[in-house]
Amino acid sequence: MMVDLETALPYPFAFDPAKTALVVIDMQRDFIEAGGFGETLGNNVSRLQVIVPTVADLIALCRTKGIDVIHTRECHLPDLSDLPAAKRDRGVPSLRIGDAGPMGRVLVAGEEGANIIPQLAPTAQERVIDKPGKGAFYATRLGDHLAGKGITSLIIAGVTTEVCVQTTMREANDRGFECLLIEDATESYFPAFKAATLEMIRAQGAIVGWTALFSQLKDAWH
Ligand code: C5J
Repeated sequence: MMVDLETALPYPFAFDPAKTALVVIDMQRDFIEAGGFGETLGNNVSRLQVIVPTVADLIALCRTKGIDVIHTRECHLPDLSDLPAAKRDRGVPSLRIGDAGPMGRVLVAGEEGANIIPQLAPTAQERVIDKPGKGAFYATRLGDHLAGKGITSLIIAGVTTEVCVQTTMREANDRGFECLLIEDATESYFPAFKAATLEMIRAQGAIVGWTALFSQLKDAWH
């Protein structure tokens, strides 16, 4: 049965749970905890921590409803063969990707910092997509996974709103997915960038997709 989320912006968003997946973007220790990549870039990581309970509630709701829950992690192979110099050398972080930090090598698969925070740990059945880019479709099997399951709509959460979340949502939109971003289940190190991203996603008649609060989704999904 279709769920009609009448309070979504910029206009009601309808989805069929049987054809919908939740994609939780990069809720990793490296972005959310002190000592990780986000902090080495000079960011206040406590800004991202406020969404953790809402993301946990969203994941729990989707698990209860039996929809596919997918987690992504931005990270690189230990030999860094999937890390372009343009990404490694950008900016002046105190630690670069691949350097040894307090949570192991920064943004490297298998290291502590690359793991999803324990509060949002995937179950053994849930797919975890490691991605070398900002978008979750680039150089991953996400598209094949969704096609294999007949998924046409995505509910999206995670960090950071204007970087990996927005890039993934734009990639998904171009691939024909109907996307709903949960406003209080995404966050940025920069409040103005989050606000601008929400606006640009739903501008011009949902040119990239829809947004709604978690409570609105929950109320609509009986
Ligand atoms: C960033 C991300 N911000 N997950 N990554 O570098 O948004």
